[in-house]
Amino acid sequence: MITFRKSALLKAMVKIVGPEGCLVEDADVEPFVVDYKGIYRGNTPVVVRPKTEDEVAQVVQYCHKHGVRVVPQGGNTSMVGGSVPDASGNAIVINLARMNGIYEIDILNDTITVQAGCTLAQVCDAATASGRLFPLRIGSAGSCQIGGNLSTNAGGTAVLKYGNMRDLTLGLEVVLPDGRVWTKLRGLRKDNTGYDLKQLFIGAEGTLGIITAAVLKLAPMPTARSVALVKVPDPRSAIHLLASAKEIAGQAINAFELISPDAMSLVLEHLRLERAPLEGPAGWQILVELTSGGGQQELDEVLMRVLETAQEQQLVQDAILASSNAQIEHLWKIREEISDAQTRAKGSVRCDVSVPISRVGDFIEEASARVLEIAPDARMVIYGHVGDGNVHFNPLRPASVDAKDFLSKFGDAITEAADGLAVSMEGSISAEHGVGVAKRDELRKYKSKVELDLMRSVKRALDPGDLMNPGKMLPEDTVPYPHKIC
Ligand code: FAD
Ligand code: S2G
Ligand code: ZN
Repeated sequence: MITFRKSALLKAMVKIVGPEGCLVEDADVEPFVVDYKGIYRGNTPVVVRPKTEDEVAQVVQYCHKHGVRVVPQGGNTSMVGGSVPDASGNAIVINLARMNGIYEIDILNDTITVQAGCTLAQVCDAATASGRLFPLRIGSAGSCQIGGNLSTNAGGTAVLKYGNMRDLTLGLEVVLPDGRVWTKLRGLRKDNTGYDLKQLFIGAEGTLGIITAAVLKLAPMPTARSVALVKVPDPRSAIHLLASAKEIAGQAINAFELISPDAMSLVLEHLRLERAPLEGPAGWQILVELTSGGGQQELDEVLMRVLETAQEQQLVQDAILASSNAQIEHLWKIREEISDAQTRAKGSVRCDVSVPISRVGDFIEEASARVLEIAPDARMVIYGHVGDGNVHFNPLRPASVDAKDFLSKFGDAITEAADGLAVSMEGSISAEHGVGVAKRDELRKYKSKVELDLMRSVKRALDPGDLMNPGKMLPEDTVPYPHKIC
């Protein structure tokens, strides 16, 4: 970026958000230009941290007028490099963290209206304090923001019962790429007056505008919660267990999470836990959670019936039913730490795929066979939300192999094997994490020309100057994305 432009830009930003709203020093900027997994490193002249939607609008108006590109950023927990600028230094980062107000909780309408910079944990706590549940549950809740959750259409472990972010959103406020503000912060379940415009911005990964506030649905707070960790012979049995559980427990199933033997041993090592929750040889395990508005004892009995029926059908080899909240939290910590265990281990090839639930067993069996042909000693870290067909199929380097060597030698071949198989099974190459940069070029392979043309038409209609989150999601951007550092 030419220096004089840079100083004019900085002056303008300081005028809008104040000096406290602008970060320029390398050390201050660093956390905002490297992604969560430390794979993508970018550059920016300034990180702008507005306090109000009006400040966001003024910043974007300036950028629109002067052709300055913008990367909207929330908690920077993106798994696909979607939230950091590229190395060109010609984009500013707008981080919404300072916009973390809760506008309103309407108990009778079962809605909460929040600014986009609220963390997910903050919104969940505010809902709980009002006796309600905001039912989005993902391991990054302490850092990720509502704006990012909306922009990635986040999923997580409670999708089975409550849906993903798209299903939980009633209204939005968005600063458009030309700086105009579209406000529709209404909590209506029904409004059939033309295109449902909010759906354009949910899952758009910051490429169509900056979400500044949202109206989200609340759910009744469950009064009973039963959790079991179950050992099953294989993933196919897990899916039959799910079908059987649905017949007995119906809507009470809140989560159904698969954990492979290698995923379990990795996370136990990461957490320095000597004992696995289930003794004996590690096997395929399912963390199943029921919740209801009824009594605890009757829910425990339902879960027992699920397990007993499954045992009669040889679908279950062993199980523990959590007998306290502490035990429930312990089991969930094991499940939710798998992600960080991989990030810490380095050298994991993350394939966040989805297939029809009935194909999960076929996918895992076939994909594992293909990967072990490519990288015979890879650790098969396979886990996640199989209750909605989403498998985190994340082969990991053998402990004895250097991460960079493993990824450079096998990364692309493993990704191609897993993603290609998912698509051949009518599945998706990105179930919940989005496209960002990591999956951008694969879209060329897996999206039809009509689909890509439609997405480009929407992008050009809303952001003709291609200012919003350049180089993300849509494959036609030729902006080079160098500096993938490992
Ligand atoms: P960021 O990473 O900051 O940004 C993500 C994308 O949204 C980027 O494209 C960015 O440009 C855009 N964006 C951010 N804020 C705005 C805004 N206000 N307006 C417009 N665009 C914006 N994801 C799941 O779906 N399910 C999981 O189970 C899950 N588990 C995770 C566990 C861990 C430990 C970690 C680290 C991540 C996990 N994630 C999961 C991924 C990630 O947390 C989610 O994608 C989350 O929604 C990102 O939110 P964020 O605020 O960090 O967004
Ligand atoms: C999860 C986290 C991201 C990953 O734990 O459900 O979405 O693949 C994942 O590590
Ligand atoms: Zn997930």
